[in-house]
This record gives sequence, structure tokens and C-alpha cells, in this order.
Amino acid sequence: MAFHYLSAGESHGPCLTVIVEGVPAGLPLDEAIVAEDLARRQLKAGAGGRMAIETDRARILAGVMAGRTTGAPIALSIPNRDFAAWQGRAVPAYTTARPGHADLAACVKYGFDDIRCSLERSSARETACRVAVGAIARAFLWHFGITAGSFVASLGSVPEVSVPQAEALAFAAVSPVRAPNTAQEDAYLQAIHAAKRAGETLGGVIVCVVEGLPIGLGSYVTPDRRLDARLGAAVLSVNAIKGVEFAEAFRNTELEGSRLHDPILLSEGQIVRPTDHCGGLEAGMTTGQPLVLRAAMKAIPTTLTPQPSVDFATLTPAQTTYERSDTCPVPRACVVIEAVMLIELASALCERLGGDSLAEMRRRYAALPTAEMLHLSPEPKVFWPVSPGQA
Ligand code: EPS
Repeated sequence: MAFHYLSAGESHGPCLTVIVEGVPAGLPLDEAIVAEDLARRQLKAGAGGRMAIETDRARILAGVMAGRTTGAPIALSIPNRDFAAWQGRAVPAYTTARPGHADLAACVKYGFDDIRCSLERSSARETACRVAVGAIARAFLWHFGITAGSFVASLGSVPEVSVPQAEALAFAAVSPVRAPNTAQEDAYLQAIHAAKRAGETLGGVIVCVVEGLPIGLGSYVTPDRRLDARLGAAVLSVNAIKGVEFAEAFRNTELEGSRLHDPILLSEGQIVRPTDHCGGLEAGMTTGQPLVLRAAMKAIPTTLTPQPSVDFATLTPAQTTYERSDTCPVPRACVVIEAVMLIELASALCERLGGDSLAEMRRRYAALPTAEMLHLSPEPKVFWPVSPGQA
């Protein structure tokens, strides 16, 4: 499978490690390319003290020679700077589970007597690995004119406003909270400030848009090849993501069929789709329109405000305790959503094209069929001849 990855590493261990296989040979790649996306994930607004400690930089340990991928597995390592502070330190046991986190189920499932054994891995620190792999996918897809952007559509109780998509993406790219415009940016910053003062956390809705996709990535023929299902699974695998829709799928249920679906029109010999209610996917395949995914991120469970729980050590009622966390990781999570989507799309493009090197794939890409090439001259056929047993 192309762009298949496996990460390892704890939040406060020495480093995070990720191996990605199936990246075609010949892709220009260096640590600076990966560093760009890692820096985009490290937005300070809404982040806790940890972001001031880390300056994520991935070392490329394998799979790249003379500035290009070789087609061999790529190994990356991202040091945890905070490791130094934890090294050799006796840490008090953590035995009161946080509602909404992995804590309770993980201790029961794995038999841990200290929640730290699960929280170190269930921490969103791991998303740095996904962003590093996403940077490789982004660099690959760039050669085919495929790009991604994202913005925070709503945050906490600040409602969504209507902003033209291109405007929202351009503004968000330089916004400290990835807001779609100035008014939303001010409102998000205020909401984060208020939540921090109140010892609370905030969720939000993230919109990710991928442009430049060819028609026909993914397939309808088997459930596992449906790109909507694959993208949905990828995005739902990100910490604290609880819901996914393509375009405004839930609101679109209010529209009747003939008003909902995007007309197929002919304009100067070109097949065009004037609207994108489907969010760029029909029957699990790309339509060639922008792919629009919306993800709901819940308010994260580590709150300064105590929550009712039970202390496992004494089996007595207890309030959750707090060491350090983010107030609102929604702006940072935008970059993670982009990454997991780009990884899935890079994989689907490799499947569509076949081939082992970027140069070979670019030649194949140029030869992909387009809608304008369709000239059907069907003849009557017997699709299901009567077999002898049925006669
Ligand atoms: C996280 C808690 C915080 C976050 C962390 C995710 O870390 P710490 O426990 O060290 O204060 O900052 O996110 C990252 C470290 C990161 O790189 O995104 C959690 O509990 O999930």
C-alpha cells in the first residue's frame, strides 16, 4: 500500500519515530520540506505550555539519498525536547481517569496501575508524526497540481459565518487561529482567552479543502476502495475528532434530490459541474471538483476545572487533576486533518497510476482519461445470457 505509515513514541519519551513505505522514488525531499508543515502545526494560540518547549524538526534517517526518495521505506525521527525534563524523574502515580480520554478503558483493557502508561501514547503528541508524513504526501501531490488548505469554521460557541471558500482559505493560511476572516479571528481569540481563564477547553469545526484532484480516484466497486470511507476513517482516527461530513452533508439532507445533486453541464466542449454539494466525491470517487471535508473536534478532556471521576488506587470518588494541556487545539488540528487527507489521497493517486518513480507517474498522469474523451457508441447487448441450468 502506498504511503502506509506506522509511528511509535510516547509524548515525553526521547522521540517520536515514523516509518512510511510506498513513497515513489525520485521525489525531491529534505528536512526543510517536512519542517514547514511541522511548524504550521505548532500554532501558539490555544496551545498549552508544551508548545513553548518543542520546536519540532524531523530527522530523515532512511529512504532519501542525494535529496530524493529512493522508493525504500522512509524513517523519520522527531525528538521530544521535553524528554530532558522527565529523564530520571520519579513521577507520582496518576490514578484518576479523565472522562473523555483513553484513561478508563485503557487501564481496564491493558491492566495498567498507572494511567501514564496509556496517556503517553494516547496524547495528541503523536499527530506530529502524521504531519511529517503528510508533508511528504503534500510534496508528492504538488507535482500533480494537487493542493490542500483548511480553516476553522466555528470554535466553541462562536457560530459559523458565511465566507467565500477561497477567501477563508487565504485568510486562514496566515491567521494565528486559522480563522476565515478578521471578525471570526477576533471572536476565536476572545473565546480561547475566556476559556483559558475559566479553566475550560473548547472544540470546533474544521473545514479542509483539497483542490486540483483528477476525476476517478477511489472506486465504488468494493467498500474498502471507497475514498469517502477511507478519508472518513483517516480523519476520525485523529485525536478528539468525533464527526465527519463531506461538504454540508447533514444540512444537505434538507434538500430534495433534484435540487441537491450537482448538474453535469457542457460548456464550450468541457464538462462542468457548477456546484459542489457533493464535496468532490460521488460514489466513493473524486469528481474533479474541490474535495471539501468538515470535521467536528470535541473540547479536549484535560481540563483545569475538575471533573467527577474515581481514583482507581482507592476506588473512591475523586475529582480529576490537572498538570498541563491545551485550551483549544482546534487551530493546530487543521494541519493534522490536512495531513491525514493528503496521505490518503497520495495513496489513492498511486493506486490509480501505478508506477515506481515520480517521473513514470507524471507520464501516466498526463495520459489519464478525461470526461471530454468519452464518446460512447453503445450497441444492444445481452448482459445476462440464460445459462443451461436456468433454461
Ligand atoms: C496533550 C497534552 C499536551 C499537549 C500535547 C497533547 O502536552 P503535555 O502533556 O506535554 O502538556 O501540548 O500536544 C503535544 C505535545 C503536541 O505536540 O501536539 C494531550 O494530552 O493529548
